[in-house]
Amino acid sequence: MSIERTLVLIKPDGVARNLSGNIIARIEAKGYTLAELKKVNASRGLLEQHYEEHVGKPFYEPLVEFMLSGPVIVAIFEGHRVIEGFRSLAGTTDPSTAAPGTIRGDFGRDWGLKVQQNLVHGSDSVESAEREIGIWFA
Ligand code: RTP
Ligand code: MG
Repeated sequence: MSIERTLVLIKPDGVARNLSGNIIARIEAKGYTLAELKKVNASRGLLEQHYEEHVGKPFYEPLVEFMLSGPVIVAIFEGHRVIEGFRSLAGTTDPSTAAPGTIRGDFGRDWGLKVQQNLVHGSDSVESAEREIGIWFA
Protein backbone atom coordinates (compact mmCIF):
# COMPACT_ATOMS: atom_id res chain seq x y z
CA MET A 1 0.00 0.00 0.00
CA SER A 2 1.12 3.52 -0.74
CA ILE A 3 -0.88 5.82 1.51
CA GLU A 4 -0.69 9.42 0.35
CA ARG A 5 -2.33 12.74 1.18
CA THR A 6 -3.59 15.20 -1.41
CA LEU A 7 -4.93 18.73 -1.27
CA VAL A 8 -8.31 19.15 -2.95
CA LEU A 9 -9.95 22.52 -3.59
CA ILE A 10 -13.55 22.95 -4.63
CA LYS A 11 -13.24 26.16 -6.61
CA PRO A 12 -15.72 29.09 -6.41
CA ASP A 13 -17.84 27.70 -9.27
CA GLY A 14 -18.31 24.36 -7.49
CA VAL A 15 -19.22 26.04 -4.20
CA ALA A 16 -21.60 28.53 -5.87
CA ARG A 17 -23.37 25.73 -7.74
CA ASN A 18 -23.89 23.76 -4.49
CA LEU A 19 -21.84 20.83 -5.79
CA SER A 20 -19.54 20.52 -2.74
CA GLY A 21 -21.44 17.62 -1.14
CA ASN A 22 -21.70 15.70 -4.39
CA ILE A 23 -18.00 16.16 -5.14
CA ILE A 24 -16.94 15.07 -1.63
CA ALA A 25 -19.30 12.07 -1.83
CA ARG A 26 -17.66 10.92 -5.07
CA ILE A 27 -14.21 11.08 -3.48
CA GLU A 28 -15.36 9.19 -0.39
CA ALA A 29 -17.20 6.60 -2.51
CA LYS A 30 -13.89 5.81 -4.23
CA GLY A 31 -12.55 4.89 -0.79
CA TYR A 32 -10.56 7.95 0.18
CA THR A 33 -10.77 9.36 3.70
CA LEU A 34 -11.54 12.98 4.45
CA ALA A 35 -8.87 14.17 6.90
CA GLU A 36 -9.45 17.96 6.96
CA LEU A 37 -12.18 20.24 5.62
CA LYS A 38 -12.82 23.98 5.75
CA LYS A 39 -14.41 26.84 3.78
CA VAL A 40 -12.14 29.78 3.09
CA ASN A 41 -12.15 33.15 1.39
CA ALA A 42 -8.62 32.90 0.04
CA SER A 43 -6.35 35.94 0.05
CA ARG A 44 -4.41 37.01 -3.02
CA GLY A 45 -1.15 36.23 -1.19
CA LEU A 46 -2.21 32.68 -0.45
CA LEU A 47 -3.31 32.10 -4.05
CA GLU A 48 -0.05 33.54 -5.37
CA GLN A 49 1.82 30.94 -3.31
CA HIS A 50 -0.52 28.14 -4.39
CA TYR A 51 -0.22 28.98 -8.11
CA GLU A 52 3.49 29.91 -7.99
CA GLU A 53 4.33 27.50 -10.86
CA HIS A 54 1.95 29.38 -13.20
CA VAL A 55 3.28 32.92 -12.67
CA GLY A 56 3.71 34.65 -16.04
CA LYS A 57 1.38 32.34 -17.98
CA PRO A 58 -1.49 34.06 -19.83
CA PHE A 59 -4.14 32.39 -17.66
CA TYR A 60 -2.43 33.21 -14.34
CA GLU A 61 -4.06 36.56 -13.53
CA PRO A 62 -7.61 35.54 -14.62
CA LEU A 63 -7.17 32.33 -12.61
CA VAL A 64 -6.22 34.21 -9.43
CA GLU A 65 -9.11 36.67 -9.97
CA PHE A 66 -11.51 33.76 -10.41
CA MET A 67 -10.27 32.09 -7.24
CA LEU A 68 -10.86 35.39 -5.39
CA SER A 69 -14.45 35.63 -6.68
CA GLY A 70 -15.97 33.52 -3.90
CA PRO A 71 -15.28 31.04 -1.12
CA VAL A 72 -13.51 27.74 -1.77
CA ILE A 73 -13.68 24.44 0.08
CA VAL A 74 -10.25 23.18 1.14
CA ALA A 75 -9.83 19.50 1.93
CA ILE A 76 -7.17 16.92 2.60
CA PHE A 77 -7.96 13.39 1.46
CA GLU A 78 -5.93 10.33 2.34
CA GLY A 79 -5.67 6.94 0.72
CA HIS A 80 -3.77 4.50 -1.45
CA ARG A 81 -2.39 6.47 -4.43
CA VAL A 82 -4.94 9.24 -3.79
CA ILE A 83 -2.94 11.88 -5.68
CA GLU A 84 -3.25 10.20 -9.06
CA GLY A 85 -6.61 8.68 -8.12
CA PHE A 86 -8.22 12.03 -7.38
CA ARG A 87 -6.92 13.55 -10.61
CA SER A 88 -8.49 10.63 -12.43
CA LEU A 89 -11.81 11.30 -10.67
CA ALA A 90 -11.52 15.02 -11.56
CA GLY A 91 -10.92 14.49 -15.29
CA THR A 92 -8.84 16.52 -17.68
CA THR A 93 -8.26 20.23 -17.10
CA ASP A 94 -10.70 21.48 -19.75
CA PRO A 95 -14.26 20.50 -18.72
CA SER A 96 -15.52 20.70 -22.29
CA THR A 97 -13.51 17.60 -23.20
CA ALA A 98 -13.29 15.85 -19.78
CA ALA A 99 -14.64 12.29 -19.88
CA PRO A 100 -18.19 11.54 -18.70
CA GLY A 101 -18.09 10.02 -15.23
CA THR A 102 -15.47 12.50 -14.05
CA ILE A 103 -16.26 15.53 -11.89
CA ARG A 104 -15.30 17.98 -14.64
CA GLY A 105 -16.88 15.84 -17.35
CA ASP A 106 -20.21 15.53 -15.57
CA PHE A 107 -20.57 19.01 -14.07
CA GLY A 108 -18.31 21.24 -16.14
CA ARG A 109 -20.86 21.65 -18.86
CA ASP A 110 -20.85 25.44 -19.09
CA TRP A 111 -18.78 25.42 -22.24
CA GLY A 112 -18.93 29.16 -22.71
CA LEU A 113 -16.90 29.58 -19.54
CA LYS A 114 -13.14 29.79 -19.25
CA VAL A 115 -10.99 26.73 -18.56
CA GLN A 116 -10.26 27.97 -15.04
CA GLN A 117 -13.88 27.33 -14.07
CA ASN A 118 -13.28 23.61 -13.81
CA LEU A 119 -14.71 23.00 -10.32
CA VAL A 120 -11.79 21.38 -8.53
CA HIS A 121 -8.06 21.36 -7.96
CA GLY A 122 -5.95 18.39 -6.91
CA SER A 123 -2.24 18.21 -6.14
CA ASP A 124 -0.18 16.60 -8.91
CA SER A 125 2.68 14.96 -6.94
CA VAL A 126 3.74 14.03 -3.42
CA GLU A 127 5.93 17.14 -3.31
CA SER A 128 3.12 19.46 -4.51
CA ALA A 129 0.70 17.89 -2.04
CA GLU A 130 2.98 18.56 0.93
CA ARG A 131 3.75 22.09 -0.32
CA GLU A 132 0.06 22.91 -0.88
CA ILE A 133 -1.07 21.40 2.44
CA GLY A 134 1.53 23.61 4.12
CA ILE A 135 0.09 26.69 2.41
CA TRP A 136 -3.61 26.05 3.11
CA PHE A 137 -3.19 24.51 6.57
CA ALA A 138 -0.30 26.66 7.85
P1 RTP B 1 -5.48 21.89 -11.06
O1 RTP B 1 -4.07 22.33 -10.80
O2 RTP B 1 -6.50 22.98 -10.81
O3 RTP B 1 -5.84 20.61 -10.36
O4 RTP B 1 -5.64 21.58 -12.59
P2 RTP B 1 -4.61 20.97 -13.61
O5 RTP B 1 -3.41 20.42 -12.89
O6 RTP B 1 -5.40 20.07 -14.50
O7 RTP B 1 -4.20 22.24 -14.43
P3 RTP B 1 -2.91 23.19 -14.33
O8 RTP B 1 -2.17 23.09 -15.61
O9 RTP B 1 -2.17 22.97 -13.04
O10 RTP B 1 -3.60 24.61 -14.31
C1 RTP B 1 -4.10 25.12 -13.10
C2 RTP B 1 -5.45 25.73 -13.37
O11 RTP B 1 -5.28 26.85 -14.23
C3 RTP B 1 -6.41 26.97 -15.07
N1 RTP B 1 -5.99 26.93 -16.46
N2 RTP B 1 -6.47 27.72 -17.37
N3 RTP B 1 -5.49 27.67 -20.85
C4 RTP B 1 -6.14 28.09 -19.79
O12 RTP B 1 -6.93 29.02 -19.83
C5 RTP B 1 -5.88 27.40 -18.51
N4 RTP B 1 -5.00 26.43 -18.32
C6 RTP B 1 -5.08 26.12 -17.01
C7 RTP B 1 -7.35 25.83 -14.72
O13 RTP B 1 -8.24 26.31 -13.69
C8 RTP B 1 -6.42 24.82 -14.11
O14 RTP B 1 -7.15 23.96 -13.25
MG1 MG C 1 -2.25 21.59 -11.52
